[in-house]
Amino acid sequence: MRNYHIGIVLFCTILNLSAVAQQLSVNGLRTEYRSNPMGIDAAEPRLSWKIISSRRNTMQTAYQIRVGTDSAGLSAGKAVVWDSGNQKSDASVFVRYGGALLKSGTRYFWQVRIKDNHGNSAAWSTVNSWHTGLLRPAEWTAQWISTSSADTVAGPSPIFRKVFASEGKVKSAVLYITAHGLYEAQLNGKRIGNDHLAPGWTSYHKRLLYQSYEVTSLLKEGQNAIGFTLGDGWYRGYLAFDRRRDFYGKRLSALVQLVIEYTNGTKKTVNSDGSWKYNTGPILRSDLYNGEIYDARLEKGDWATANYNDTNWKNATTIQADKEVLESSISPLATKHEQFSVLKVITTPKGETVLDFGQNLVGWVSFKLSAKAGSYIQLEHGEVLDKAGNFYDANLRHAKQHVKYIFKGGGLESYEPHFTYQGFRYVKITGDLAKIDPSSFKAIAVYSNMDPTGTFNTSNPLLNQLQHNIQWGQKGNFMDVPTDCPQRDERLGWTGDAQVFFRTAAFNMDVAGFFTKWMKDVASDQLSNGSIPFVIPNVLGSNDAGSTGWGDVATIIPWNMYIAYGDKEILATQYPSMKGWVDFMTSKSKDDLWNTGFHFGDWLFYRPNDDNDGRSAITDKYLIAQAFYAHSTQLLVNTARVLGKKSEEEKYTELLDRIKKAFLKEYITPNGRMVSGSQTAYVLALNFDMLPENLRPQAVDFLVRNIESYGNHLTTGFLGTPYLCHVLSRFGRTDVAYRLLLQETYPSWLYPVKMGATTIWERWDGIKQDGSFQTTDMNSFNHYAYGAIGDWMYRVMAGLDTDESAPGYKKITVAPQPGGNISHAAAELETLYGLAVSDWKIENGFFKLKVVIPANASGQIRLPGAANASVTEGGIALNAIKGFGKIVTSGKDMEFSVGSGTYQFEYPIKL
Ligand code: RAM
Repeated sequence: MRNYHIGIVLFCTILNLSAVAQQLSVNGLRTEYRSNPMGIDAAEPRLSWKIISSRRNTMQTAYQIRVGTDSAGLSAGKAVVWDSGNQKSDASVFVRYGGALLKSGTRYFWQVRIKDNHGNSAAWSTVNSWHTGLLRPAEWTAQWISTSSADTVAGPSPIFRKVFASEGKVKSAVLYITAHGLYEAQLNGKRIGNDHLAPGWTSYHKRLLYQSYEVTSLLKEGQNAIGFTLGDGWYRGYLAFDRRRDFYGKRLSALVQLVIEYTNGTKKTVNSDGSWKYNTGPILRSDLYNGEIYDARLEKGDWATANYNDTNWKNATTIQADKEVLESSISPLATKHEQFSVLKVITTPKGETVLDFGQNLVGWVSFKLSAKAGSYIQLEHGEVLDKAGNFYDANLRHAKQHVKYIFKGGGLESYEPHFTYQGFRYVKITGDLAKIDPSSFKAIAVYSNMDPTGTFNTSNPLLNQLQHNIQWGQKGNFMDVPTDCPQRDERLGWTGDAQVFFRTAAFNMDVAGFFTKWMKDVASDQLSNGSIPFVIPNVLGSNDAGSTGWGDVATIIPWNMYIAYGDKEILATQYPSMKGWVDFMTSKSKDDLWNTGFHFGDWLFYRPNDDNDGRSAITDKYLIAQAFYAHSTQLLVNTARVLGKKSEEEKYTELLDRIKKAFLKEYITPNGRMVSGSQTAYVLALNFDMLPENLRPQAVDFLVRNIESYGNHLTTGFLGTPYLCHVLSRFGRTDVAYRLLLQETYPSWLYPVKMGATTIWERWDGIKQDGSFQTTDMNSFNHYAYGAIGDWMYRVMAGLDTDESAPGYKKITVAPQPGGNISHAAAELETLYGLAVSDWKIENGFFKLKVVIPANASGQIRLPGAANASVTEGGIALNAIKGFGKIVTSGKDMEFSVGSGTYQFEYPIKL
């Protein structure tokens, strides 16, 4: 009885405590966007946290951060290297570390506590950490090692090993590693980390990233062995479309430094040097485009363990290579994600055996099979079947995407490729296997390890499939750099594609680190005259640069990073690059008109045979150039304002004014018609505010008439498409935007969906209505550019957005625009402040909207068609609830501000 009583008391106490704890707490700690990052090189890392509160209208009023080098000590308030003290501030993202200079190779622990506007104090958060990399090139004591000079041509992947002793109790062991080529490392036979295609892709001679891995748990007392395998990768494998290889060099090499710290304060460093041994192993060939040949008979057993006998191995050669270009990795590398089983095994009309995984994905196939020694299986990867149902890979151009495995025999063999990846849904099997058991194969999706942040959902299954396709286009093409396509002999960081898709990408996943890294690459490959190469890293050449809509990546992505994450630092970092691009356009202009140079124009726009009736979809390339020239200048002006660069803000504002005047003079008649009557021409002019106010309504009419003249079809290409629906909504024609979105016939977003697409296609008609294909020269079935409509679906249809004056969702706008007979749309986004939701449905004549605003953020709500409606929240009349801002009507809608919390609005709908 007594025990029972104590139990109840305890239970109640715990309940009570957790009730208090729930009232206000802090979680989701991040350093430079990441949780517990290893090897960062920021001098003053920026710290962010999320606030959890059970009360509405919660704002942080003060914070205190403490940082120490000992986790346990820190929680006890000891070993503190920096204490921010109590700071009266609502800043909960990007708060800079303000302590003493950080040391290299050191783990810093931190925690935060806060106070809120309701008088609550949160307890200290759990401890998070960051670890600093090798901050100075001189700290790299390791030497670059390679095979002997005779082995510099494409051939078997070399493997390297080194045995070393570790004695004493290890406090921490960190491996710093990078390569010319790709590497996979092991310690005592165990793979280090989950990353693939490391060290990623940068312009290697300018910036080479190294990774830092915590390997303490893999070390053991006594003898240890470390080893790694090298592959050609981007460094010296095939790259781009001219069957070129060895782009960055001919010789594979690696730089490895293992630093072990013992609890007694001593340190031991194991460096790559001439004492390492090397050999070749089972990987006979491995190439990003062409696949892999693996002969299991050549496996070297436990080659990365201490007891392995390496007497026949050769000594590594040390080589001279630059260490000044080393920088710490700041973006997530590629890792394995979803797995797919075989949906069905197809015998095609030609008699081929083909596995269908049901999803066009990027990664590779793993299998577990047995066969006799020397027999083989070959996997050929393709995205689609042809009209007759046969395996099709002609659109891969020269990229083979073949994986060949030669069995060693004697039991079940497990395999997956190493330094290659494939874009595929279908896999044709050839070789010696008599029978195929589908359960032996799995397709594994591989992409940059970005956290999913957004979901979008509607009552319309076709739109849900479109969203699915957009997400898979993103997954497949975010492979360390944003690639245009993941399958043919291209897979390049096309700048135009990346800029059109950025906002959509930032809804679907946390792309902050990914783009911070890639924008540095943009700046480092920018030409000295300010021009931006078509692809980054630039593997095409310095003449392949300067196209409008592509070069504007330099301004568009940094600005939109600022909008999506509230990150001012990216603006400061990229500012010289942004300015360089605008100045380049100015240098190529005459009388403020930029009408020179090569441009891709409105790439892959709809090309109907309609020149004879004068409403062609072609848009003058220089008109486009002038519009983007203005847009980039506008973004530069905005950036100068945010960064407090007054005189530059003024200078570029004046330039912008002149650019717009030149545009009007050259491309618009006094009555407001444009020299190109295409949708893209009107869309760009309206979106970038190129027209004076009085000419805008008429331009919108021209645009709508054009759309209607094509039977409610879009005709836009890469540059017009992202803004098309936004322009229509901005000027009150969301109804037309819905007609376009829901259009199921070609050209439209849903046409590929109706044709069974599971990703976004490069062209509106990659597969034509009669089932035949577009040209083999350029027909990717996994290309994210047209997926840029996702941004409109999140921001307008579901209505979830950030207020640009308080970017990064500090102030959230919720302004859904229902239409198109859709009865439900919902967007959820994990912002830096926490989860934000806009979820509406129309049910029994009522409009029901669920809104979630995270703590320390606020919201501005616009209820569509609610101007004169009696609105309730949680069943209570709106005006009886405290905490909302002034309720105003705006046209047919009702608007007011809210604080953080979860809300359920409801009112009879009259749309
Ligand atoms: C092709 C691709 C790519 C595009 C360039 C201009 O390589 O379609 O996406 O950006 O052309």
